[in-house]
Amino acid sequence: MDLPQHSQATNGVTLAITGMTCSGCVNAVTRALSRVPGVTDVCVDLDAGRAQVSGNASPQNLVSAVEKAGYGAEPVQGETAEKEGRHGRGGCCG
Ligand SMILES: [Cu+2]
Repeated sequence: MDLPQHSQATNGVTLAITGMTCSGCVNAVTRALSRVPGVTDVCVDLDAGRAQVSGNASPQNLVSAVEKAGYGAEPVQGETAEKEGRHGRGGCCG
């Protein structure tokens, strides 16, 4: 996939996660992403199927970490939580 040039060193990457069905999956994905070098914070939204990753980790590393955990992941470009229309409340995003 072709990533825009700004995707490498921003302070946040959004991933579309597939395969998550419960909070156990959220934990597994969160843990996998947290282990990627450069990641400072991870927020996984089960309902939206999205993971917000803070830090300067490369999207490719994030994707492969999720895939190793048994799920699917794809970087989402140009999408913010705002655009989803609602911000998850009470989740790990606080
Ligand atoms: Cu699960």
